[in-house]
Amino acid sequence: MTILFFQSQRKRYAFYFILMVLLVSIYLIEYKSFFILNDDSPIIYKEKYLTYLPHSGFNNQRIALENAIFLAWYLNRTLIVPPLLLFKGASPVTFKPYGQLYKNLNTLTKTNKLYNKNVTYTMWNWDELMDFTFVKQNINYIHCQDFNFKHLTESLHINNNSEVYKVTNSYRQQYYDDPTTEHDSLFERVNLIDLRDRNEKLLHFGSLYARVKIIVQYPENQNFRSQLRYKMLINNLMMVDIVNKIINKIGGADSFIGVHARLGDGGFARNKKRTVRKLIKRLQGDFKHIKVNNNSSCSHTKIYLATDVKKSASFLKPFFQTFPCTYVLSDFKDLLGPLKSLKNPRDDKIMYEFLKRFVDLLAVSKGNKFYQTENSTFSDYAKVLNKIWLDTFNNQV
Ligand SMILES: Nc1nc2c(ncn2[C@@H]2O[C@H](COP(=O)(O)OP(=O)(O)O)[C@@H](O)[C@H]2O)c(=O)[nH]1
Ligand SMILES: *[C@@H]1O[C@H](CO)[C@@H](O)[C@H](O)[C@H]1NC(C)=O
Ligand SMILES: *[C@@H]1O[C@H](CO)[C@@H](O)[C@H](O)[C@H]1NC(C)=O
Ligand SMILES: *[C@@H]1O[C@H](CO)[C@@H](O)[C@H](O)[C@H]1NC(C)=O
Ligand SMILES: *[C@@H]1O[C@H](CO)[C@@H](O)[C@H](O)[C@H]1NC(C)=O
Ligand SMILES: *[C@@H]1O[C@H](CO)[C@@H](O)[C@H](O)[C@H]1NC(C)=O
Ligand SMILES: *[C@@H]1O[C@H](CO)[C@@H](O)[C@H](O)[C@H]1NC(C)=O
Ligand SMILES: [Mg+2]
Repeated sequence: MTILFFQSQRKRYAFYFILMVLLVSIYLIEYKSFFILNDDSPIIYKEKYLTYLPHSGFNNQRIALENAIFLAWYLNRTLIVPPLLLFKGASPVTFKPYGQLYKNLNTLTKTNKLYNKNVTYTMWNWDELMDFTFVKQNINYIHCQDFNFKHLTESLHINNNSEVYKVTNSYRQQYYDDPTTEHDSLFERVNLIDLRDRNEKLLHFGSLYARVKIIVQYPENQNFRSQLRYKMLINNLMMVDIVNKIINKIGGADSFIGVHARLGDGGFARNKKRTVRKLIKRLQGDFKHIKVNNNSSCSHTKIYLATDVKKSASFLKPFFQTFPCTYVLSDFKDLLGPLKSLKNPRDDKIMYEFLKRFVDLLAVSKGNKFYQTENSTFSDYAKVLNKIWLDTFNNQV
């Protein structure tokens, strides 16, 4: 070999020869390690997954789902979608850290009890309620049917805990697409690019609910999120049909104002009188022409009031006295009939009690204006739906 270096022609051949040997050995090392990777760490998986734990009312669950879909898209992971939990009345599954929340969800779905009390609830797949067309176009997802960690890992063929990254403090975190932005010091900051580097097969969050959970600065990310919000809408045919009938009975979409009064539980119940008083004041201020205690024929502006309390509740009296042309869901009981014959195949439960809130939500959001209750996510969503509705309505005309 040493002789070759003395002659320039041979020197060049030698260079090519060495280069080739080098390339072949790099290839072989890479090739070999590709196979070694499967039984040694760090493990690189082809399909990776992401899931989280739902809790609280419908809108808390919906916001968490939107966040999870965004993360699945951004991180290129298949989303394991938990079922939508629907309760009669307020949700007993509340905001808890990872371990306790997992235990509560698993206990509830295994025994139908929570804290030793029977709980009436049902579980639905999200895509039976909402339009998942956009979601399907942008991420892979599968539904899971319970909250059993063992079932989950078995079905993903995970047999070592090191393949799961548990984000047990997700309820304290905020996620940022731009690592250079300011951050809200109440939360722990996590940069999304760091999550992208996780090699574990499963990324398992706890709660993904917060009114502001993911802070997006980059236009492509903002665009994805706003499209998701505008396209993942309630499109269950039975409900849409009932809502249209209610609106027609009132006199058409342009004939009423939507008002949401959240008064039933917790802080909302403590504030109920103040909330009703404030709504009345705002409506009177904005609509001087609403007939007040004068003529009950309702030839002028009407109101659709969505509320989580009965029409007969004493603290609602001032509202009906001030605005006699107010309709509530129970005025349209005859139209809700189809929901009474809808059974959930999972548990044979009649869906009426669980689904009528969505009819209320959709109906109130179809008014030509919307008035909300402060701090209610149900109200926030009705407001978003009302804006989407008015945008489409105005574009059609
Ligand atoms: N039918 C009906 N139910 C409501 C209304 N407002 C609230 N609820 C019920 O109360 C729950 C509210 O929980 P959530 O959606 O998390 O909103 P939030 O608690 O107001 O932030 C809903 O899931 C409904 O079951 C309403 O106007 N009509
Ligand atoms: C799990 O994986 C880790 C890291 O890859 C390894 O050290 C450990 O031995 C594995 N445990 C089992 C039970 O296979
Ligand atoms: C996304 O993940 C799939 C595997 O599930 C992989 O085949 C694909 O190359 C990934 N795409 C990107 C852009 O990383
Ligand atoms: C709870 O449910 C069980 C089984 O369905 C029933 O036997 C029991 O009486 C219920 N308890 C209460 C307090 O309703
Ligand atoms: C009641 O309405 C009529 C018109 O429908 C109006 O002339 C009258 O002044 C109103 N009365 C009061 C007390 O507002
Ligand atoms: C209420 O208004 C209708 C028409 O808008 C009218 O025919 C009727 O007489 C009015 N009634 C009263 C009590 O003012
Ligand atoms: C809404 O929430 C804020 C912050 O938690 C609180 O200060 C305010 O009193 C609440 N308002 C009502 C009407 O509940
Ligand atoms: Mg809630």
